[in-house]
Amino acid sequence: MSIKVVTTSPFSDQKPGTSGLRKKVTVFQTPNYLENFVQSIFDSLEGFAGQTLVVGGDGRYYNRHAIQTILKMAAANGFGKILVGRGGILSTPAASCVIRKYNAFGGIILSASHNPAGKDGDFGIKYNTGNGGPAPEKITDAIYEITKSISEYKILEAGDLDLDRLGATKLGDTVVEVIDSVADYAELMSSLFDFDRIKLLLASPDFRLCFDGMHAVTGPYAQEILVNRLGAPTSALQNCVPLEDFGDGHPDPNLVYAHDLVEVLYGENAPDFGAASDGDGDRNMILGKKFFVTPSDSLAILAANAHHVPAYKGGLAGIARSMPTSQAPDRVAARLGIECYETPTGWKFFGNLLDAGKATLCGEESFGTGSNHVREKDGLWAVLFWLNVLAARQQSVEAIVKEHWQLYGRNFYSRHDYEGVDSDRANTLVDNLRKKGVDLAGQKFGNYQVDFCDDFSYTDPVDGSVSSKQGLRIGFTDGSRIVFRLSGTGTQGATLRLYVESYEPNIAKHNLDTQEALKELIEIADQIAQIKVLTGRAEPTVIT
Ligand code: VG1
Ligand code: CO
Repeated sequence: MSIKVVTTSPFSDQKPGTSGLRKKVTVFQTPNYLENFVQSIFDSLEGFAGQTLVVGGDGRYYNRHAIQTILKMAAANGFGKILVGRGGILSTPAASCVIRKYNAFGGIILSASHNPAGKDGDFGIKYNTGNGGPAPEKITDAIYEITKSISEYKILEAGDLDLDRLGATKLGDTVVEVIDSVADYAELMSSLFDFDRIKLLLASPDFRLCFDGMHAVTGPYAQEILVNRLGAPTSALQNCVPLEDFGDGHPDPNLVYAHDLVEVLYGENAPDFGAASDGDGDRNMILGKKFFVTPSDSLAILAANAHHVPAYKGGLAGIARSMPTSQAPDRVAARLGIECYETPTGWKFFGNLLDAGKATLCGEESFGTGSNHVREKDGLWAVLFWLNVLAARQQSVEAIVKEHWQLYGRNFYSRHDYEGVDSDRANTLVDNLRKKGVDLAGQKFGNYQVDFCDDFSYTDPVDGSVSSKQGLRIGFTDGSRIVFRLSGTGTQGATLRLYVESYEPNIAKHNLDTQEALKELIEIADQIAQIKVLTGRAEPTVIT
């Protein structure tokens, strides 16, 4: 087998976003497009000769093709060993687990997460470092710089490997080992949670669960962990057969896109607990019987109940949440006497805090929760955490959440997404806000007075790196907030995200409808940012 050096020319649009490079499949099919990016990853790294690389993806269309290419390129570039999930499958948290467990140099994860899949859908690729986490900005910036001037890539001239058979083969001088996609991850989960207690809960005639895999990567993980190891009936799983086009769905576990699950949990004879994961298995939505838990509340509640879980019995070092996530976790941290860190959007910002032992639990309002067990958010982990808490407390999801609000007050929270907006219009909106923000402090809008307005900037407490322009925040004197930012994961036009939060200590008002409770703030957001006028949209595309 010989190494071929292929001449290529740069693409101008390979800047990684919030979570890697995401483009239409058809863009990735452009000759050399994938190869350029992969070679740029390798060229940005040093010292990997003879080391191990982990490769896997969420199983969407183009996954198998991309993996064959990456294997041959990794071999040509001098990796000693490559661990690849069977069939090319590794959920994002499982990939993180495998990188850490086998002390790999890093990993390449193929996923566009919750973005729709299929021939006309999206594809994505990202690099994770040896701690198992998404590459920090320093590395993604370096990769981008290289993509702008790349002139050649290396690839081994070899036939395709059989990815469906476990075991090791040789690709040139490199050993490629096809590993079970689920085993290492399942073992890690059983080491964190009280599986015996959860088993008892699932065996009880008074408790039923429904897990929705949204035809994406988590199906086999849920089958192994929830059914084979914890004894849930197979009927507790739905949409758990992974499909290359995710069944034409949009595997984003929220009330809009996870409608199959919502129908079950809000229907007749609803189960006691419902959960769904996204395309690559790192997100989670938690539902009780006719009851929705916001991701921000979920993080706060998991933190407040961590002592019920074997892995976290010894206490939490700290909590970290992304800036737009509600401040509910801050209240728990204050009571526990631990730090709550506020980071920019995207899991890559949690890595340093977790590595330095400053935070144990992390979360984002976008249905992402996780801990120091890996360096990615982790959908099934959150499901197991909830099951462990439910098993320990023997109360319903709704009762646990309401008790939490009684103790801490309720942070009403909602995100409004305006998807596929014209990019120029979206940029104008943000630019206008930046200019306007300067004079906002002190101004009154209805019942609210602006306390501050800024463009969020984060200084990493571990390495001192600064990330600026991470979202416009308008804080009010009563602690309420409005945040605006543009999505960094979309592939078409721009997506404007509006995040709205208000704190309600009065228990009598905790049963208010969220949109009702936030109505005035939502109107103020439109008044200040001229959302309807500038986006040309009367309503958001998705409300979560
Ligand atoms: C979104 C979410 C963010 C999350 C990111 C990746 O980013 O808001 O919280 O970390 O997706 O999640 P953005 O830039 O579109 O707002 V995943 O599950 O798509 O890898
Ligand atoms: Co995801």
